Amino acid sequence: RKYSTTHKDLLAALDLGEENYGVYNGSWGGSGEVVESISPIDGTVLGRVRVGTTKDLAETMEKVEEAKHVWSQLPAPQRGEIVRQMRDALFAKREDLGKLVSLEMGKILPEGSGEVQEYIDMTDYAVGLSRMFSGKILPSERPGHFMAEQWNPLGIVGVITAFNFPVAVYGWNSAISLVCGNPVIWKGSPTTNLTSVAVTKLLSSVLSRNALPGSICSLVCGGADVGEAIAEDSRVNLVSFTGSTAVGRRVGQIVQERFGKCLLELGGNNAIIVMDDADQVLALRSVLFAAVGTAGQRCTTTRRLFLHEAIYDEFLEKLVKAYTQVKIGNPLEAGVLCGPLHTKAAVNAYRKGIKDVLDQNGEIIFGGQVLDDLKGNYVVPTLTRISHDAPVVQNEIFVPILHVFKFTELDDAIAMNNSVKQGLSSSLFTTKPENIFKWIGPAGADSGIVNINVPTNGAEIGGAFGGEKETGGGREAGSDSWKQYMRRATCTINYSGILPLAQGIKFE
Ligand code: UN1
Repeated sequence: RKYSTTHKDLLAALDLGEENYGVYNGSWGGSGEVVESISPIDGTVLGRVRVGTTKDLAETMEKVEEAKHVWSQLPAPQRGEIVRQMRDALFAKREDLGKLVSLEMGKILPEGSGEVQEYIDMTDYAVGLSRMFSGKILPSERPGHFMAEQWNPLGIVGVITAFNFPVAVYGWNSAISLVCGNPVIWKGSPTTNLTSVAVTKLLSSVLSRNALPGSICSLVCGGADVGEAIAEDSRVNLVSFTGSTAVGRRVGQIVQERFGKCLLELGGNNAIIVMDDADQVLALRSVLFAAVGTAGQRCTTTRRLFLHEAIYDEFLEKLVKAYTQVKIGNPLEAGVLCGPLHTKAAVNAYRKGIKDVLDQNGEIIFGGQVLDDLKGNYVVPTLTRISHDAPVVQNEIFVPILHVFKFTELDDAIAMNNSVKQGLSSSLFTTKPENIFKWIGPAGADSGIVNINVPTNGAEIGGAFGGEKETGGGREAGSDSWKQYMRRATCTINYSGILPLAQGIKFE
């Protein structure tokens, strides 16, 4: 297939060519197949990447093992200084990188740039954190004893990311992991290889400028075989995996088998509940962003909408109108809100989703069409009416299909919100304190992210990000998520010269 020469300059600005290597461990290489990066916008080939094999991974692992000692022994604030330089490198290329994300992943430009910004924000956070890994000092029950916690680097962190956030999710994991003292080995999505290579080039330039081993930020582009080998490798102390529940379950089992640590960010099936007392304008804009944004391809996308019966008709009417006005098309064009789906497989998943809705006694309120006349993977964001316990509602279809339901009592809406197997993000729109506090408390939403008057998506990096149940239980980004990337040493220091035993035990 022919290359698109239109984006040659963009690729050059990011130190990419038409042909690229997809393995980095201090030097670039790769002995796997050549994978084309196909833009979901129009099907053109953006460039090619020769990806890695499990043999490339094995070689890379050895280099990461060597780098581990250098990196972990650098004082944390000095590691922070390196991450600060990485921030500068990302910032300098933020527009080019954001555009590459749009071209290769298909999300609209503000969202492409937005996720580069999310990585930059994360580096800021990580730099601050590098001076704040504080352990507790705890009272010892024994005289002349001192008890404290020391946080040490965990070792090596493997990061496996998905196509939908080809920059930010790696950014959360790597920035935190690096300041925590762990080199990172990254496998991005096989359909966003150019972005993985571009990001790694920026980071490697910083490492080499500081005479540090490049393998501290290793990359092995590749398929499921490489991902599985990362999960199996007992030298990888933490495997952070973002992707489907089906694959995440397998990763979790493999890593548990060898007692490694796992951080799983799997599927969501997020809901928004709109009460009769809610600010309707706010709720409407939120639903639109959460359900249509990123063409429904965020794990935090709203897939279910519960409307109070008193506002159901009016709200739905306004929502349909808003859906009618959504501009679908080239994500690089200003004003477009809905770009293409990432792959043809996603278009098929959309088709199947629509069919399942109809087969399961549902109806299409709006949308349901694939826009075949456009060259890319374009579909119309869709609204359906269906029973909340229909099988199609239980699974995450990673496309812009929103199921709309009616409810009378908040408790019933909460029960329906919680009835699915996934537990990532849930939002309630209300102005009443009694609803707010119920929602965030034990009788409220059972997800990891519990919002009031904000959409299910668009979480800030300062909070811990992740979900319960089949979403996997991991927490990334802010708050105390860094603890997962470190090893807690509980240290007891006896300076008494005698040996009093805990629990008053006499052993003489
Ligand atoms: C994802 O969809 O994989 O909350 C991550 C959000 C973003 C991250 C989403 N900050 O939508």
